[in-house]
Amino acid sequence: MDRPKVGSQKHTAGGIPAILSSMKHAFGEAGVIRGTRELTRLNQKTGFDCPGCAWPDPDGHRSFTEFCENGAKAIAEEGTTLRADPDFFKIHSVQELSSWSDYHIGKAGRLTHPMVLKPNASHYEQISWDEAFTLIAEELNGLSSPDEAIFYTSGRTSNEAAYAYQLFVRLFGTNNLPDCSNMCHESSSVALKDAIGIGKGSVTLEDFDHADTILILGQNPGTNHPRMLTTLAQAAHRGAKIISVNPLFETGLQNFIHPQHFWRWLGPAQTISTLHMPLRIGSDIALLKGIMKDLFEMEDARPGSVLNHEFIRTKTDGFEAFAESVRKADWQTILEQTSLTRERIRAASEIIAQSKSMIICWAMGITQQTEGVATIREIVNLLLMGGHFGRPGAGCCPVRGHSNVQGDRSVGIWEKPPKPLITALKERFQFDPPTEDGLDVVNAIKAMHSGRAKVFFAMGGNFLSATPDSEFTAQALKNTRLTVHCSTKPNRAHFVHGTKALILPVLGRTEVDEQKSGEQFVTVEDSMSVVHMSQGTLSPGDNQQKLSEVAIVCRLAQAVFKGTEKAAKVNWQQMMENYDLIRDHIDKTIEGFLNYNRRVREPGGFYLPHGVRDTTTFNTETGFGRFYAGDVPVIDLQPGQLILTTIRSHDQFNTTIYGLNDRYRGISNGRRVIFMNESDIEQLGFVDGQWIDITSHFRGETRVAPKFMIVKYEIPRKCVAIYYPEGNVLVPIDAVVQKSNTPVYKSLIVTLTPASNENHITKSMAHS
Ligand SMILES: Nc1nc2c(c(=O)[nH]1)N[C@H]1C(S)=C(S)[C@@H](COP(=O)(O)OP(=O)(O)OC[C@H]3O[C@@H](n4cnc5c(=O)[nH]c(N)nc54)[C@H](O)[C@@H]3O)O[C@H]1N2
Ligand SMILES: Nc1nc2c(c(=O)[nH]1)N[C@H]1C(S)=C(S)[C@@H](COP(=O)(O)OP(=O)(O)OC[C@H]3O[C@@H](n4cnc5c(=O)[nH]c(N)nc54)[C@H](O)[C@@H]3O)O[C@H]1N2
Ligand SMILES: [Mo]
Repeated sequence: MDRPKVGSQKHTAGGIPAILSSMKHAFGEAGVIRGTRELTRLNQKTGFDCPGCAWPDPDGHRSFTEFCENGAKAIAEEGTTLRADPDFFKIHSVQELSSWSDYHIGKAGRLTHPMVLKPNASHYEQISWDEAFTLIAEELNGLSSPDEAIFYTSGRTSNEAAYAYQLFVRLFGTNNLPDCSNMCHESSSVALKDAIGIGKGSVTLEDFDHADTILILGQNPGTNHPRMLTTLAQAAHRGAKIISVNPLFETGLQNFIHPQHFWRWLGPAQTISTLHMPLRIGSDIALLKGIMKDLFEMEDARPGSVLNHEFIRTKTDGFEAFAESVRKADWQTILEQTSLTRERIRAASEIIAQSKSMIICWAMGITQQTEGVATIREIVNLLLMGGHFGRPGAGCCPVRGHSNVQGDRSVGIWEKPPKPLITALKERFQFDPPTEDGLDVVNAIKAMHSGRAKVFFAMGGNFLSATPDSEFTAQALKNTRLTVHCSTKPNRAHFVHGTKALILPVLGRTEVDEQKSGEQFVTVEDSMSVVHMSQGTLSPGDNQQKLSEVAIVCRLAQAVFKGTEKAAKVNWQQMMENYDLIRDHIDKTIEGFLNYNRRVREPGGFYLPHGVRDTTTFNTETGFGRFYAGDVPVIDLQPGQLILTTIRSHDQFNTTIYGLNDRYRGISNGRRVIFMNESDIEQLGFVDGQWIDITSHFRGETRVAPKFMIVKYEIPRKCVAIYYPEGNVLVPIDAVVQKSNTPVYKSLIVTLTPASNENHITKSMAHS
């Protein structure tokens, strides 16, 4: 393995390096002409929605090219001229491919033809679409119960494909619809539904123009939502106070130069964070409690100056119990757990106490912690105290990941079927949809592992590398009779398979989708509940057999229901020929989509309704915004133990590894690094640059990830960080966030030992 190179962390995001990097990716992979043309069509009011992230586009004016460096990489990855065609699979056996790194696999290019792996075969071979659908139909119809099948969705799937897919799955007879949300913002959905009555953020992009204070917890926007930096820089420029809460002081949270404002390239960078809170991993509740203790103290000193009494009295409940829980939290625990100084916490409290309109943003650093759901309840507590809901410039902002993960949920991809959806489907399509909850990601893995589930079907994603406990999940997939992946590119999940396996090549969002009634567009929903059009412009290329996701679902449904009374329930053929018909069904069965076909054709699309944002209405169990009374969790480390979090590098999209560099953090040429505090390195008897093995500890079980190079880094004591998905092998299948069942990817107890040479990297985890 090559030795990763270590430079220094950058302090400014964007600027000329970001431009150069976008150009390199766009021109290198996609070819010069395709590259420039696609970049200029990104996130415009016509053209396609960037598959990079779910940050919204400005409602009004858009700059000529509303793209960012990592959006450019996502386009280049999909627009690549390289091909993983039938010849590629003839040359490389499944065994060989499973030993390639994720980076290497991704560089194979776009899938072009449906491929099958027959029982005991060594290579995937070409199969016709008809034969592929027949094969899946036979396996599905041969199950003793529809609940023996699992239908996964990743978050790039359009509303149209997602709606057709959930309709097919429910008509087939199961709610086994796990999705990437289960691993992502499920904690936000659960906590917000309980607290404010809707599992979505309550702000619009415009609110950022009015906020005087913005808190950003557990998010690295410079890398994962680069267009958010423009919004933050504008807010900071106008004088808004920005507080970053993160064990790492990520580059994008420090300073920013807009890569598209040519006149600013050489000028000074905009400072983003007013205050940085480098707390220990998993201690966000302790910090929030500390801030709220301060606020109560300030309120006592100057009554009426901090709390919004009118709001608390008329709009909320549970205040007394909550206030008691804050009083109960003691400073010693708070300071020990966070490792922050009392002065630093007070500095944050003072900013927040003066705020008249505050937005709190968060992402995976919160949702994937052991206490993720409880942490989000504390975030809402802080907002409720000051009445930061239902007024301009204030509210909660869970920043979503995949570009349509929120939309997929809105149109029915959910293992817990909402009652109104079930009733509406029943009425419109005249069948009895299943009402029992289905399996989420973690439970689906367990069901396959134990043999209870026998067929696995994935609409996108990389179920092997994204999920926890890589070895356990690999075994789960191997125990099935059939694995099917609808994918744009090969990934590791294709090579750890059931008795039989299929790979079905799909059109990407950048590509023209031509059906019988003409070129189709699809629709997506961003992080702020704006639903809008997306239409591919690139030619899918010659001599290829890719199908749209909608076409795959419709043809599969036809094959599965053929000759049964279910065949007549839905007109799959017409839906496939004209996506307007799918949108008509959505219009009639999903709340908020009235006149969908008309409204979504308006420039910029439309906002879905949101009780809290629109009318300060809390549709909770009690009809009020709900305060929550919880304790400060204590993470008790034994000598030698550390707490580990997994993070994304600047050169990846989830399990797709664009390159081996993490420019902002100063790492190049490798990913098997562990970021560590200098004093811990010394105290544990290691040296900077040494190779170590990592062991995770959970309820007496251990798991090992071998060979990581120590990198001395600015990170709080007792905290370490490694990259996702290299770290997934360490995440126990039973380590889940309470209530959301999200795998705990962000707070694992680990110990380190010098790397032993016997350790080898097994196939299901050979990432870099
Ligand atoms: N280029 C690019 N864009 C992406 C993605 C990508 O992989 N690449 N992925 C997309 C997806 S699906 C998602 S969900 C989002 C993810 O976006 P992020 O949530 O920004 O992604 P992570 O790298 O997981 O970053 C989590 C942040 O949380 C911090 N953190 C870790 N532990 C803790 C903790 O205990 N407390 C606090 N306060 N902070 C902590 C880490 O230091 C890191 O800065 O991005 C989306 N956009
Ligand atoms: N340790 C650790 N694990 C994590 C996380 C973490 O922070 N730490 N984050 C979690 C999070 S937030 C998420 S969202 C999940 C992500 O989990 P997934 O969504 O399952 O994973 P991705 O890597 O985004 O999926 C990439 C694959 O999707 C396919 N693909 C790309 N575009 C399309 C398309 O348009 N259509 C179709 N059909 N296929 C397409 C390609 O074949 C590609 O290989 O991972 C989770 N896992
Ligand atoms: Mo995500």
